[in-house]
Amino acid sequence: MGFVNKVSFYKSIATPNDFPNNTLPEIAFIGKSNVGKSSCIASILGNKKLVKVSKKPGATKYINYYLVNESFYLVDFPGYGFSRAPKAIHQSYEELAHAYCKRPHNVVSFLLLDSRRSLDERDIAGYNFLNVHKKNIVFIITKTDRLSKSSVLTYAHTLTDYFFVHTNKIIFFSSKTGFGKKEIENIILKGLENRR
Ligand SMILES: Nc1nc2c(ncn2[C@@H]2O[C@H](COP(=O)(O)OP(=O)(O)OP(=O)(O)O)[C@@H](O)[C@H]2O)c(=O)[nH]1
Ligand SMILES: [Mg+2]
Repeated sequence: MGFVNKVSFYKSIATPNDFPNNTLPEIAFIGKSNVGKSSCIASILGNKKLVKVSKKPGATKYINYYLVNESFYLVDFPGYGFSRAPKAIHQSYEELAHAYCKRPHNVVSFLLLDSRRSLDERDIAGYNFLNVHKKNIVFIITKTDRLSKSSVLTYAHTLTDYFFVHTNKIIFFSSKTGFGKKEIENIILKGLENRR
């Protein structure tokens, strides 16, 4: 049996009242716009058609739930920092993110960072937000197919220096090549096991 045997789009969440009212475990993919959250989910699901990915930032407007093997959800967040509003994280996003974080069903929160872009205050705000809510944070460094190995390693050093995270909480990934996919699957499996 593969990691994903059955998958369906479950629903889009536009307001805090829309969250599913069952207790299936959830794995969230969070990060700035255009870092590759939807592509990462599509790669894990092995289904590009189901997941909305676009060339333009802001493709994901709502929080999208994908039901996997009828036993857990992959949760695709809209990118933060896309809004033209002066605040990096605008009101409705903030409201939804707060409501999401109060849900007890999240077993892993993947925080995605584009390996070609330097860390900025929105990444740090995202990390602090998840940390305050005591989420199990694992970093995914995306688009590593575009970078040399040494640049990717330098990026990882910046992360460990900045957040004091253990290297086992950092995954190098490419949705183009599938590099790092197995590691993501293993983190998900561990998260699901710990909940049982
Ligand atoms: N080279 C390369 N391009 C990637 C990779 N992952 C995503 N992309 C491209 O980056 C762009 C944005 O990808 P998305 O998956 O839509 O990003 P997102 O984080 O979901 O964006 P929002 O929904 O706007 O928040 C698309 O053009 C993807 O094809 C990767 O691993 N390598
Ligand atoms: Mg998206």
